[in-house]
Amino acid sequence: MTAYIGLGSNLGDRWSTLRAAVCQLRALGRVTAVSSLYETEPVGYLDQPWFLNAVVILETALEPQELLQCLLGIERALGRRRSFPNAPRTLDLDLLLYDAVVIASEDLVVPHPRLHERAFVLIPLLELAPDLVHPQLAVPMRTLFAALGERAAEVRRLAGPEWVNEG
Ligand code: PH2
Ligand code: MG
Ligand code: MG
Repeated sequence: MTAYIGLGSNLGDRWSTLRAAVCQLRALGRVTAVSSLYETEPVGYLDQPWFLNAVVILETALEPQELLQCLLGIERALGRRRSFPNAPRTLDLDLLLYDAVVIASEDLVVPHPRLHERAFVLIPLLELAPDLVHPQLAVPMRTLFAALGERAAEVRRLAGPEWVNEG
């Protein structure tokens, strides 16, 4: 199965944390692509530091629920403490897409419910898969991104995909 995982960090040594996270993701299957690294304006709760964001493609045999538990385990291992929703975090790993599967359970919603309104997700996603179609909305991701227009929060490309071996 092909999973798209969103990575985010806005506390501590953000670059090192994301590099360590990709390293741990490799234990869950095969990481077949890593996006560029982006520095992004906070969305939602604004009074917090800018994020580093990226997206990776993971080929995995894990079921979505198993994968979610593994992602939460990696977040904890790399120092995530949960205080309030959208609080600054050392590491956030979001299951954005799992093949074209649609899931709406209490603790897991796939595709990620806010994916289509977030430039910090859509830009790295489109970099890896320019022709991807949103499985639930049945609209190309690039159309969703274009629809953000002026509302898109700022996203700056900081480093190419080789960031994962550097920094
Ligand atoms: N994650 C959030 C809320 N806001 N903003 C940016 N720029 N990047 C994020 O990863 C992010 C956010 C909740 O997970
Ligand atoms: Mg998130
Ligand atoms: Mg999350």
